[in-house]
Amino acid sequence: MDIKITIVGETEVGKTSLVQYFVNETPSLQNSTTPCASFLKKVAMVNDKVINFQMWDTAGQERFRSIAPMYYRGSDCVLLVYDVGQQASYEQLKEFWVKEVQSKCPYHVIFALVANKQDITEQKVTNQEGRAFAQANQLEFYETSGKSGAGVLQMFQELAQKVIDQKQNTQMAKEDTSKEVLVRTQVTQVKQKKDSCCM
Ligand SMILES: Nc1nc2c(ncn2[C@@H]2O[C@H](COP(=O)(O)OP(=O)(O)OP(=O)(O)O)[C@@H](O)[C@H]2O)c(=O)[nH]1
Ligand SMILES: [Mg+2]
Repeated sequence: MDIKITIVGETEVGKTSLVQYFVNETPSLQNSTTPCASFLKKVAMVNDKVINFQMWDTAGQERFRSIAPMYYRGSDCVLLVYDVGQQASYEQLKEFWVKEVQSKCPYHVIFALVANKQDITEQKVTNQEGRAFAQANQLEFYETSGKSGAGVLQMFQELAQKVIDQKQNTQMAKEDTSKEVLVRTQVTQVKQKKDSCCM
């Protein structure tokens, strides 16, 4: 199964380092900003299912904002990342990114608020604050560090499972709808036969 994940958030919050950690399973802290976006792939097992992770790591610099929808529109899951040491990166998610992605993605997309750089000692945004905001806005919430790797692999695994569940539910709903249509068609056909019968 393919799972498409897009990572958004302000510049320097650690998006690239986070996704690189997931792909390489070892710290790969970045020292250059991402221009436009980069595409990464990983095949991994999620609860005995083979999953092809397809990930767009977008550019956080403001000049690239207008192209971000090209990446998150077809996604199954969007990660909204902030740096717990940078209040402004959290405010930007609250004021801009959350509304932006929620208004432009279909209802079944899974959104996750990611409180990154948990390794730093001077946390400006508390995890309680992030979690409360996430709960109030139908977002999953994760605490991660691309530096130590804390929470990273578990987050991608959990999100993949949520996407799998969501896809199965959507598939079941589709099957139910087509069964209902089939039954309704049969009922109509029977009724039409009866109507056309002279008895
Ligand atoms: N302490 C700490 N530093 C981190 C962590 N993740 C990334 N960094 C550092 O933060 C800076 C920005 O990291 P990137 O991964 O390039 O950030 P980005 O969000 O991809 O930035 P853009 O590509 O400009 O949008 C780099 O100096 C990283 O070394 C982390 O978890 N902890
Ligand atoms: Mg980057």
